[in-house]
Amino acid sequence: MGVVRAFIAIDLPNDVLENIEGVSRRLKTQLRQYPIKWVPTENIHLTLKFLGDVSESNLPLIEDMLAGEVSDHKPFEFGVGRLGAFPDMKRPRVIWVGVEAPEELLALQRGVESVMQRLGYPREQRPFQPHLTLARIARRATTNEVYAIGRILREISVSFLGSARVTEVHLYKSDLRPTGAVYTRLFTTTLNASAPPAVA
Ligand code: 2AM
Repeated sequence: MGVVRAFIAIDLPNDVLENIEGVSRRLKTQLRQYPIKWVPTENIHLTLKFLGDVSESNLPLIEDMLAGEVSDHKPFEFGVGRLGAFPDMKRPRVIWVGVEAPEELLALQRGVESVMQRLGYPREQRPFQPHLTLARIARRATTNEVYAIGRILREISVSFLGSARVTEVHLYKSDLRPTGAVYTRLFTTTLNASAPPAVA
């Protein structure tokens, strides 16, 4: 059996995606002279855990463990808004819109991280910073270009873009093609209305 590049993510409702699309369009116009790769709106999601290369023979176990963990969590909502960048707005390499991080989201992410670690997928070393990636600055961008992009971004204000109710978590496979990444859902599992509330 082969290997797939996989990650675990939450999808966004259409109204939020439409608002994100509006922000992307605005940014694309303002930043059109810079080498930036824009994420197609249909590829935008909230990643909980990037697994990387996964042997296909491990998928059933990953799905089982994911379903078990997710069923310990109650459905919840989070808000989307605010523009940000990694590593920061001064020298942006990744442009994103922010996600409010209610305790339920943090608890779900911690739970998913722990079960995947138990399966041998290394724990993410960086703190969880929930975000929705809109674009990545191309490697060929010069330092001056990166600073110029930062100056433009700092002048743009993005308001509240809506809220998302989380009832499902998906396991995705990512195929990196020359035309861009293609994401395919491999498995979906649902949160559980009868689960006990998340504790901080
Ligand atoms: P990003 O939005 O911050 O780029 C598929 O690549 C998804 O997994 C993306 O949402 C991406 O997050 C996330 N991801 C997290 N760590 C990654 C890594 N080391 N390489 C590629 N994607 C990663």
